[in-house]
Amino acid sequence: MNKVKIAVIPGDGIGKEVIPVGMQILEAAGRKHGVEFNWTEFDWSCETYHRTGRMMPEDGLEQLKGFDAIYLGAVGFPGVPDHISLWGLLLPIRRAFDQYVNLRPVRLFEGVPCPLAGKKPGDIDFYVVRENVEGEYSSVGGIQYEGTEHEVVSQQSIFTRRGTDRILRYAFDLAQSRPAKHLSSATKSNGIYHSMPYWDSRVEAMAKDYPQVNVDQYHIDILTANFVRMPEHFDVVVGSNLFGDILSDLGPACTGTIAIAPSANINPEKTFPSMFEPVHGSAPDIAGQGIANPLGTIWAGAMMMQHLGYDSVHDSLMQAMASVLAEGKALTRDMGGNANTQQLGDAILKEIL
Ligand code: GGG
Repeated sequence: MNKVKIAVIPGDGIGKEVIPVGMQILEAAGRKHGVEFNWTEFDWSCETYHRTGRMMPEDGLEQLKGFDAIYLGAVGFPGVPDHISLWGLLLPIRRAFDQYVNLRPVRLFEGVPCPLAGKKPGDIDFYVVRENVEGEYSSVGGIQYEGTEHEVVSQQSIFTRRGTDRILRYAFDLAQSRPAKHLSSATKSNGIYHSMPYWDSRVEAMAKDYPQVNVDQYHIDILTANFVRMPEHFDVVVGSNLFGDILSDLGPACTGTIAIAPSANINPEKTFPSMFEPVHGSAPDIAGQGIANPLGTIWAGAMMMQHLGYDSVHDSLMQAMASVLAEGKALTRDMGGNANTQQLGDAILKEIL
């Protein structure tokens, strides 16, 4: 039996409802394919913040260091400002463990009602590659003359050569490995004077190393329109931290529900643990009702297993997910059904066993 040591942070809201289902399903698939899970759960969340004044303990990052991977639910809840909860937990983990790739697949599954007319499974199947540790997500800046009519707020975006090149390299490699060999890059270089033309110039320089990859460069505004108009055009889409975040909500929304979408925060060098989470947040509007869609968390678990080298576990989870969706009997409300979180989880479990 192979053993994996996973740190689990259910976090807030529906994170606490979808993570146990994800763990149950991972254990079942693991048992079938010779992988045993050693879980350690951390109750770090907005509740912890209310109790202790911190989202995680001072040595939280140190505590996570020895794990093979981190499995995260959702972060943020009303009562704690979102920038406090995010900068107290999710963002420090991404940065401390140099998880500079945020890989977010977008796929239309058979059985999930698609809001875009005439699209079939196979038409929408692409990856958003998001730069995950710099760019617009920066704490550089400040406020002056606070509380007066002369208040001035500034916020710096940071794009380093190393940070830009390594995310582009990852995206080019991914595009090169796929049959379509097509990379789309998102910027706003007509409006943002320094950083975005810089990103464009690095794309153009790197494209010379990948003559087989067909590259197109879009302004983010028309790119979002094209996600809706012609999602079949896209194969690998690379963007900065902010643009990648927006595109990876819009993409899954075009496939019927963002709740299905996973997010892999990857340290490709494997020097540190990578972290796997659903794209969705804590959804306070439905938290506590047991009706959240667990598929984003299950798919994130599948990506975690692939990252750790257990392709058979990944494949069995993806097959189970695809066949339950195609059957259409245990869909949660966001996909047009009336199943609850556990019922959808049970249907997947049945498929795996
Ligand atoms: N599933 C993780 C989560 O809670 N995401 C909410 C969120 O706002 N994430 C911000 C980000 O991915 O940068």
